[in-house]
Amino acid sequence: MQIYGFPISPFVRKVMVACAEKGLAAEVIPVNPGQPPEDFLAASPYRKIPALADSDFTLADSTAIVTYLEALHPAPALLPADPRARAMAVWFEEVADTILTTEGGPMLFNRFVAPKFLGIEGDEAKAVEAEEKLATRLGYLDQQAATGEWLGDSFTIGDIAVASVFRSLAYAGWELDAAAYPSLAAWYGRVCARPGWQAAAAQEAAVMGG
Ligand SMILES: N[C@@H](CCC(=O)N[C@@H](CS)C(=O)NCC(=O)O)C(=O)O
Repeated sequence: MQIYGFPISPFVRKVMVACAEKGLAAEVIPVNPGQPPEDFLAASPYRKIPALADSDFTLADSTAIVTYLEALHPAPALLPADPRARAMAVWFEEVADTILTTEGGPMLFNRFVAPKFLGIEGDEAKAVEAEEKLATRLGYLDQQAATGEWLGDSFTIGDIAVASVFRSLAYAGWELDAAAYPSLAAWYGRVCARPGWQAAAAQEAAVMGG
């Protein structure tokens, strides 16, 4: 299997970690969506990363890709069978994809992507605004993390997605405030200690040049 994209994207990392958790070998092909190669465009018609190629089958969108991986390799389950547990897994994935990424994104863009990849100065005021907005979203997650080992009843795609946003924001110098959100910080430590996360982190380091 091939995953197209740069792992600084939380969506790309989500797929990398899902593969690693399921023990699936996946090669990461770094793709800049601004300069898309033809085979990437065939897999991702809207030029978004990630995209997946599994032999002659291609697919874009991290949620669609994880749905495919889960159907192909149901164990270990990242989308639990229990209706409520599955719905909560999707809920936390959505919190990551639509709330945390949207609000934290300008921090990553203005402090990392713009200066490092685009060679332009980032807008620090926008980064600060994003950091402040993001902080208002963490209290709920801290409360959820205080209820057990994972955000839901078991480790799911929701844990991967939320942790993946935090890891992406680290490229912008952001760190979770462990004093303000102790349960969430402990949970993040548990996610990062998992063998699947570690394997994907090693792959990410190799792609990102250390
Ligand atoms: N819903 C999509 C979102 C993918 C997405 O927005 N990727 C961003 C990078 S984080 C991207 O490709 N941006 C490039 C662009 O919009 O041109 C998913 O889950 O994969």
